[in-house]
Amino acid sequence: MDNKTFLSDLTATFNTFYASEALVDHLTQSIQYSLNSGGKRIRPLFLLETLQGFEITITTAHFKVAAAVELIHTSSLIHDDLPAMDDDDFRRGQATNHKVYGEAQAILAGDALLLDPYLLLAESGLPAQDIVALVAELAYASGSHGMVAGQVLDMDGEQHSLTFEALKQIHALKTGRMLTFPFVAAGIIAHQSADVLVLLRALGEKVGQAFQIRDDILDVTATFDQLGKTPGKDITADKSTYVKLLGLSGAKAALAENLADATQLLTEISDQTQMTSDTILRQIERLRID
Ligand code: GRG
Repeated sequence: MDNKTFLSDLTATFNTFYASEALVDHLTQSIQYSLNSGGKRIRPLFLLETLQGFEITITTAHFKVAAAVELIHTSSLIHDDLPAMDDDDFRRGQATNHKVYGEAQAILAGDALLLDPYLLLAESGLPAQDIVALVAELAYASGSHGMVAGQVLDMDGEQHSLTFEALKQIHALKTGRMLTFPFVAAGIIAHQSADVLVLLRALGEKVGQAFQIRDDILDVTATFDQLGKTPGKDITADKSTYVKLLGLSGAKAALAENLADATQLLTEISDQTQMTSDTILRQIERLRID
């Protein structure tokens, strides 16, 4: 399967899941608004590409796992845009969820998108022990052990000067854990050894750092049209970022270093498992900024 098919089958998975007439129409409308507003779907793509790399035949069960991580990601963006958090009017070039549906409805759409993934995983039809491991990994990535903790530390860090190590830890939790999930989840589904799972986790962590450094760089270099949201928000919030701590060229060097480490880990995983890595590598290369 190619990426185009991955993306269309993923959208079909969302549509099927939210198609039931028994659901509350305006809730599913607000959910679908954010789910289908032009996200890059990098987390599901990493999962499906890694599975394919392990020569797993992709089935609807795997699309449900891929959908699960995208739902939680979307939930976090809706909540992140709320007035109590980043207070953004635009996301992906469109009005944010709360601007269209109101704040209460946006909170509830985010809540549903946070919980629905566990129904998707439970009904995926994968072996029960894999589902348990995936549930644990997704909760670990997103909740108080992961993204939510990172968001709290990120907010605490506003108007403070953070050390490089503190900033790295915030990135690892806020962005890194959700980007680590796809690689570890693929390893779980492909029944890889504990040693390979360790390498897949390390790969996800490097990709996560690279992803957030890129986000920090684009916040100061990209336009509204390129970002689809207001640039310069980090400076306005007086946030510690890679750019603030290392300067623009230092941040670019840190991005290149994390991408090189990720590539090295990918080679190591391929050598140990015969995993095909070219599509994953192409995806990682897209994160590069020269
Ligand atoms: C409700 C689960 C939940 C969490 C609430 C608000 C919050 C806690 C966390 C925010 C986490 C956050 C916004 C992290 C930023 C991660 C990031 C770099 C997002 C951009 O990801 P892309 O580029 O977005 O993949 P697209 O638009 O392509 O989907």
